Amino acid sequence: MNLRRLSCLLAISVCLALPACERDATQAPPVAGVPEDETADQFVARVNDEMRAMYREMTASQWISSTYINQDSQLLAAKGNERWLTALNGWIEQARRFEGQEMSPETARAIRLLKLNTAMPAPRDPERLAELTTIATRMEGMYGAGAYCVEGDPDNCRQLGQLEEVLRTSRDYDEQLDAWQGWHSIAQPMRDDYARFVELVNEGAREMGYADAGEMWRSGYDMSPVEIAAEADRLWGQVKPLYEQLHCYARNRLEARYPDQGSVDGLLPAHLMGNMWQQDWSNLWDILEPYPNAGSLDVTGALEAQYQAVLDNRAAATGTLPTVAERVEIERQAQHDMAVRMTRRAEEFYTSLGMPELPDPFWANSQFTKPRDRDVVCHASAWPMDMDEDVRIKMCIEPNEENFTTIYHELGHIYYFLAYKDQPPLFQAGAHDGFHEAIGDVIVLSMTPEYLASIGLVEEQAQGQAALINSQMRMALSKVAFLPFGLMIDRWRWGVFDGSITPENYNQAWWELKARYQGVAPAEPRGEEFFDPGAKYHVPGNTPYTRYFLSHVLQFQFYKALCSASGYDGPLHECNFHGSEAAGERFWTMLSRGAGQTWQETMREISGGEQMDASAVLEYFAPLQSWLEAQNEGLACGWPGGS
Ligand code: X8Z
Ligand code: ZN
Repeated sequence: MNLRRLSCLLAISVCLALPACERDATQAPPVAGVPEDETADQFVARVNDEMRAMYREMTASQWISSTYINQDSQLLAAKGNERWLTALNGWIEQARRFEGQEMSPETARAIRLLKLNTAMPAPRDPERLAELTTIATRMEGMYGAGAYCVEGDPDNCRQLGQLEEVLRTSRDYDEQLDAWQGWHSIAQPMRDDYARFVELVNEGAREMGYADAGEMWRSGYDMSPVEIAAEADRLWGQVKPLYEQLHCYARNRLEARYPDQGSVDGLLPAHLMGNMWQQDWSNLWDILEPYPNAGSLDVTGALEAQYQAVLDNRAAATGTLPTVAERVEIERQAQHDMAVRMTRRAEEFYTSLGMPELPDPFWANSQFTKPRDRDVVCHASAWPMDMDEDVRIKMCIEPNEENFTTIYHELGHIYYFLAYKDQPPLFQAGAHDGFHEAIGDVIVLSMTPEYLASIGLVEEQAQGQAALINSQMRMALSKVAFLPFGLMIDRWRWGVFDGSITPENYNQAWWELKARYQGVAPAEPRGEEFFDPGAKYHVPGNTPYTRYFLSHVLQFQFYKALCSASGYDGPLHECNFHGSEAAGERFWTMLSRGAGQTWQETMREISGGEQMDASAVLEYFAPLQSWLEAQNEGLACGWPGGS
């Protein structure tokens, strides 16, 4: 079972290619406390048992430290992680005895997966291992508790959620700049920790036989590390022309909205994209909506109205005029009710496909809203706590569209956990990590205007070209805008791990990659006194990111396959397979395989092919792409430094 980062999800990467580290089996010494005549099959069975036995203690300490950030919970989380990584290093060491021996393919696969079980390879040296888990816990805590305070006024602070709200709703240039810069200031103190963290995980990775931690991350894809990097480039090449058109359109509109300030030398200003990391541009709908009179897609407005009704009902039920304290409590309960209602709605999509209802522990143990009395890591995540039915999400749900679709995303992880829970622990993971990220998003693609109307979140939609382009744009602002971001984060980390990016140029390299892939730039220079990568959760949280890029390609492939399974054969972008048990069965079969076979085999079962391929993305967005090309005609698209 992979405990690499419970805080995003639990997933093992898969590697079938022999890693560069294979050692001569005859060199492996006998290991103390391990039966010398143990066969490889017996070894794998024992590791699975021992993992299962240790697992619950580990997840408990991680859950507490993410939902109750303080020194004590961090100490326990660091210790829990230390125990786990020590055990993992022990199992990996013991596995060396079997290198070069005959064994069943299944056993060989389990042993390969063991080495890839964590994204945080730890040094064997106990002191340095403990140092690593302490730093990792501290960085995640700093992110979760991060707050931007008015200078000289420590009681006047805003956390990520409030700063994101500014980017989402304000169109004031300076207000947005302040919120963006404010959030990025929380990462400055992480810089030294991060540099040390890199040294330590590299040491761990080298001891396992990898060149560095980045090579280890790239070894989890049933192909060589070199091949998966080339695959990602190939997929990016397929979708890049579409992104360039969207970029061109957005820049043109921004330049009109903010005269003289809407671009920075042809690049998009980082603080004006409606999102802290420019990974999703949906919040710029007011600026980018193609046809304002072609029917409303204001899901956030509908959710806010529903919340208001829940709140009014709760307030009315008290009968008397509430005190201030009672009012705060009523609001808290209404937020919780609304969050549960949104989650029930997402669950309904999955059950309509024939999947089971979410188990009771999910409802009892999940964190749906931000607690008032303590710091938590609000970044959404899904947790398999006990390899059984104690599955949870951890979110700080607000009634808006972004959170609504994130719930569908998280439930994708949850249903994956439930579907593969009867696999041995070493196979309890996605076919590869991009598969895990894609599941819920396949459902999100099915959230067509027709579906949204059926659940009362938008009005019955007008038909026709304008409505089609609006609905395509809505999806593109989240799915297409994301693609280069999905790629650049690990381009930066791979460079950091392999030493081509050093602490002296962390920030410079970050902004070079942002410019090259996303065509985004900061409005004002960001020197090395900043550590802007640390302002994105997955960097201090050490969650690999290529998975999301791959997911944004895979989800269109899976969507297409499930649409076919449901019997649909119209234009891809109109397909909504809600209610199709045939699609559900195909989906569930894929999920239940876990990591027990190569992802190529699983891909063949669901789609008939064995390759990742972005042609379904292009098919889906074909109407929008033509429309964008027409809109952008005569404009000089592209940006300096783009490649
Ligand atoms: O981190 C997530 C999920 C949890 S696995 C909320 N996502 C990435 C992000 O927020 O940066 C989903 C899309 C990309
Ligand atoms: Zn996810």
